[in-house]
This record gives sequence, structure tokens and C-alpha cells, in this order.
Amino acid sequence: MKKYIFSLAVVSAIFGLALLTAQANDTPGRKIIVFSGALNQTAQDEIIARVGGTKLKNLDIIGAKSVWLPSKASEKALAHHPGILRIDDDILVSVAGKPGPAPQPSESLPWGIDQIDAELAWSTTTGSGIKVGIIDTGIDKFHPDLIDNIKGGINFVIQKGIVSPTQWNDDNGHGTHVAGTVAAVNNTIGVIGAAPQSNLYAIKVLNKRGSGYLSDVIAGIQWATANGIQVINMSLGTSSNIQSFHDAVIAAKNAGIIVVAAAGNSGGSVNYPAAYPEAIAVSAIDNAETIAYWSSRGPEVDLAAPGVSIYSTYKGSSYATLSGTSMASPHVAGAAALVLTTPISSAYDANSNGLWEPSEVQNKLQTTAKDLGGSGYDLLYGWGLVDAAAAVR
Ligand SMILES: [Ca+2]
Ligand SMILES: [Ca+2]
Ligand SMILES: [Ca+2]
Ligand SMILES: [Ca+2]
Repeated sequence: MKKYIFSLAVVSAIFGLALLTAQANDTPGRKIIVFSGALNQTAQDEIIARVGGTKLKNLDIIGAKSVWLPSKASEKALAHHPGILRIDDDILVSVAGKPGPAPQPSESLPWGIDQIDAELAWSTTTGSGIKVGIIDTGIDKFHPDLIDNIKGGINFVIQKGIVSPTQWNDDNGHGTHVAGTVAAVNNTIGVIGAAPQSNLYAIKVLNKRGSGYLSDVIAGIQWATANGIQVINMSLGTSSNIQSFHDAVIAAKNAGIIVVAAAGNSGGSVNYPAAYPEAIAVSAIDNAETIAYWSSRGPEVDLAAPGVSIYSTYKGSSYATLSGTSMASPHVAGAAALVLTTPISSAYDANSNGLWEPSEVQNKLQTTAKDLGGSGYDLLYGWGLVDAAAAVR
């Protein structure tokens, strides 16, 4: 039986943070010679030289010298000298305790968040309390710029032969990056997401290498519907159109979930699930608002969003700059979370129930988007660049 593997093309330059551990030189012959005080510096140096030793440093604060001694015999000879009080081992000293947390950069507004004018929407709404499911590689559980917004998670991936539902910590980095674009915290460190007070749920369906089974993705969608998730982001895809996948996306939308998905990075036609009519398909633009050459395009594209050189959170409490429609999709998911907190006007309430249905949110995002490329809807940008500020007005 053929198995369908999802592959995520992450076109990226990754700038990780590395912790350096201090290393001292463990030369066996290093000693600290403590003198009695009866000898002057010159006499002390002579004693050391006489046994073949080499002075390394004067340690006048304790009346001592650090030296290198060539042999045990030279140490013994010195030990019996009346001018020498004591010989101590020059031991290795290491940092106290475990390595500390990665240093956190001071906060900056990523260009993509700025480009969709999310920062201009925050005086109206920050997406507070909206539940966003990141169907991906997991989310870094302890990331200092995400932890306040992470409210839960689930794992469907086999790790070391078992599936542990609580092991949704991100072992790849991709999901953490996507999560940061949706909801990195507005504090003093790192970055800020489009909906910086929305609630993140890690739905881990992709493994350490960024791939996974369709059945696990479907299980993730099912978990989202059972747990009241309001927006799901799927920065993943396949060129295979499988009915079960489509049925799961239809079920999610019918359950009231806004499904946002990356168009794909093939430069060709739009991947699934983005290509399904029930999903919002997002293509990627650069900071000149031009579509990336590798962004998938076609009649299924609904919106465009920033996806080139996107700086966001990454595994291990770090940050990374990545490119892909994977990075564009969460800009739209965040904007959708913002819209969900606003009152719906009759112009958008197609079924007049006073509530936002997924298709109504999509309609507002599309009608308020900034038109790019050819006038009106086009195959590269869909309805245009998502505009968070206009969408919450
Ligand atoms: Ca702006
Ligand atoms: Ca931050
Ligand atoms: Ca409605
Ligand atoms: Ca256009």
C-alpha cells in the first residue's frame, strides 16, 4: 500500500544561537606554589627555575605563583624547601550549574507583521483568547516569547516506537517559527506575532524531519474540532489529492474552524490542503510586495502574505529567519484570529446570525486585502495582501 509522506520545503537561512562552554587547560604539571614570605620575587623565581619549572603567573594576592612543573620529582624537591609553605593543585574550575537559557534579543517588529499592518490593528484587538491550532512539527514548550500564549497541545507522531500524546515539543523548529508569526508575545524580547494575545495549541503531526502521515494530519484536524479550536494553520502540503484529506478539511470548516494553508513552494500549482475550496490558500510575497518565484500559484490562491526572510521564534528558545509559503500562511491565520474578536456587521453576516462563520471571515479578509498585481483577483496574489488593520475595522 502506498504511503503518502508530506514534505515541507523550507528555503531558509538559519541563524541559531550556540552556547559556548569555557574550557580550561588541564595540564597535569600545573601547580600553585605558596611561599612563606621569607623570599623575595627573584629568589622565588630561582627556586622554580632550579627544578626545571616554568613560572606562569604571579599570584601576589595570596603570596603565590602558578607554575608548570616537568615532573613529580620536581614537585617533591620544592615541597621540602623551607621557603615554600604549600603546593596546591591548579584544578579545573567550571561554570556553576546547568547552561542558562539562550540570551534573548531585544524585541523587534518583523517586517511581515508590519507589512500586513497588524500593529495598527492592536489598538482594536490583539486576538485575545482566540484558539489557534498549529498543525505542524510541534511548538517549543518553553520558548520565552511564546510560553504565555501556549495553552495546550497534542502529539500524533511515533517517537522511539511509541506515540506519547504529551510529547508535542518541537524537535524540528518549523512549527515554533509558524507559531511565532501567529502569536509571539508583545513583551521586550524577540518578535511579535500578528495576534499577540491569541492562544496557541501545538498539534504535532510532523516528525523531526518535517514530514508525516496523512492519517496523523487528519487526526490533528479531528483533535482541533473536538477541542474548540477556532483557526487552524497548516503550513504543510502534498501534491496528492486524497479524498480523506478533503473530507477532513470539509468537516473542520463545517465545525466552524477557519482553515488556513500554505499554497506550496513548488512555483507551480497549489498543494493540498490549500487547494481545497474550504481552505484559505496563501501565496508568499517579499518585502517589495512581489510574489516569490518559488511560491505556488493558480486559481486556488485566496490571499498573499509575507513569506521571504521572515524572522520568528525557533526551537531551543531561539530565533531564525526562514522563507516559504509556510511563513506566509500564519500571517493570515493571525489576521483571522483578530477578525474573530470583532463584532460582525450585517454586510458580512451572510446568514444573519450575528456570528462569524469561516466563509464570512474569509470574505472580510479578501474584501479588505490590498490588491496586488493585475487589477482585482489574480492567480498570483488571489485577492491581494492581507491587511489586518483594514480587516478589523
Ligand atoms: Ca505597518
Ligand atoms: Ca516578543
Ligand atoms: Ca454569520
Ligand atoms: Ca490583483
